[in-house]
Amino acid sequence: MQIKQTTTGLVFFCITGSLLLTIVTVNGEQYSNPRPTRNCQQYRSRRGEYEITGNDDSVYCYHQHLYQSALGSSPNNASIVYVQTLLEKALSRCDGSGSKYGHPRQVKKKCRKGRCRRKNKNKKRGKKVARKPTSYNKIKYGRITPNCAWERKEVRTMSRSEWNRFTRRLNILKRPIRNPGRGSFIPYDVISDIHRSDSNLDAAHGGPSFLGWHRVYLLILESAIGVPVPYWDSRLDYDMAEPTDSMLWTDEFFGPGFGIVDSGPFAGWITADNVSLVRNIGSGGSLMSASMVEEILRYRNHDPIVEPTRRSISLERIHGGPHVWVDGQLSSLQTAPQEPVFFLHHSFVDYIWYLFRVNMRKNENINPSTDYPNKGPRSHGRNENMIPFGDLRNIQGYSDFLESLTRYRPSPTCPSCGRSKYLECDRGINRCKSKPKRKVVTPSGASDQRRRRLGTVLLGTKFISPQTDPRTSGNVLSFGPLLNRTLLV
Ligand SMILES: *[C@@H]1O[C@H](CO)[C@@H](O)[C@H](O)[C@H]1NC(C)=O
Ligand SMILES: *[C@@H]1O[C@H](CO)[C@@H](O)[C@H](O)[C@H]1NC(C)=O
Ligand SMILES: *[C@@H]1O[C@H](CO)[C@@H](O)[C@H](O)[C@H]1NC(C)=O
Ligand SMILES: [Cu+2]
Repeated sequence: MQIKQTTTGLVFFCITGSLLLTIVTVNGEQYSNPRPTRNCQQYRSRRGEYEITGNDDSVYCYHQHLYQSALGSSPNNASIVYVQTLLEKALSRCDGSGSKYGHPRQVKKKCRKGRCRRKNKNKKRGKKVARKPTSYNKIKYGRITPNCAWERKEVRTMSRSEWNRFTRRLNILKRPIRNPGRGSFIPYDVISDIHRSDSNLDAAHGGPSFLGWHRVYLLILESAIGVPVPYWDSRLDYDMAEPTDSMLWTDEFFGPGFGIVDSGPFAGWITADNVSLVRNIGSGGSLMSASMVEEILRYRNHDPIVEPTRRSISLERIHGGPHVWVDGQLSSLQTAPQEPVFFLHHSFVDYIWYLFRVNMRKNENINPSTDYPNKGPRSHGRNENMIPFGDLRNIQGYSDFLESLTRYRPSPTCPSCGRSKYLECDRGINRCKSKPKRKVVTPSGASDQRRRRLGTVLLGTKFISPQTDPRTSGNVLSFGPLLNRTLLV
């Protein structure tokens, strides 16, 4: 753990003088992270705002502060205000500050010339800066800042340090943050709960807003961890002789694919429903195949690739395949984002949409930001609010502005396959595919045993896969209904 030197008297004054943050001790046995620094002040910018810096500890401080501010301004709906603040931060990540991913701004002590002293005086008097309700409509859509977009890439082409940073930060989001006198919260669980209530799920699925809603959702997670979400191109596994042998389901990546996730970077995760994260890969459904993606990319405009549709296969339907294929939490709507692989899968879905839009502009001369199909449930209407994201409208999910916040490094191609040691070029099909796990001596049937130990898991509404890969086992986990609980968002 890195602790910044705080030797100057002035800095010392700033820390001890702050009433904003009470020192919090967190019981973090469950997670292997070191305890966070107690000195959160070092992550405040010149303007007194908390920032995520190159130091992982800043992530913890950032969330603690955001949530406490939300509680201060809206005690009754702090979670939704907190989520909307995360979104607001994501939408302004290209606002000319020079702080862009990959070049984190150096954070220096900002307590110069009595600035902190003044700030703290205000706190003492109990002054609160009232948070104005966000108006996303004020954002100038169409304005694009070149080169500031965060780059997402295929998970197997990340460096080890990038992958480790990504997973470390997800683990920080799983750490409970105590709010003295007002309970505690787990940032990751608040975020996974966004994808849970009937009203939110209705607004996100079964219509044209599926694409924009999930694009926004990814931005919220990125805003929470301060680094891009890689994508899982499941075509690279589909092309293997046996996709369950992929390197991804080892401790180097996602951890075990069968049973409780008890090793790897997400080892021991307990979901917002207070149960272990579980998987049962290759039981049903299908990963995405190259031909499925090609089929989507052959269409000219959005209408045939979004629900509801009968004459074509939508991107939303195809995306159900990997949800079902992984099984466990990922296979049900209400629990899917409790599984971090959710975000990597959706990053890939978003990448396909991005490619689709590139084609629209280039080949068809169609403006993707206005080509919003007029169909589907009422909650998917182009001018309806994107529930629960404040006054953001569904049509804004299709905007070029939103797209400009992200760029995609193309999926690896033959012969180099992104120079990833986890991929190889299959000369027969001239496509890259995942290498199988290194052979380890495991008693035969070990994965069966791990799966059987699970018994019944609690799940909500199952995703539907339009196809079933004939290589799947059919041994889907048996499941019972989720218990009702009060949702955070
Ligand atoms: C939070 O609750 C207050 C009333 O308790 C309401 O006026 C406000 O609109 C809510 N904010 C959000 C973002 O839902
Ligand atoms: C979570 O589950 C554990 C064991 O299954 C139980 O001991 C604990 O009380 C539960 N916590 C909550 C908040 O329900
Ligand atoms: C959960 O809540 C829903 C809607 O309020 C209700 O229909 C259902 O019966 C409840 N389930 C349980 C197990 O309490
Ligand atoms: Cu979803």
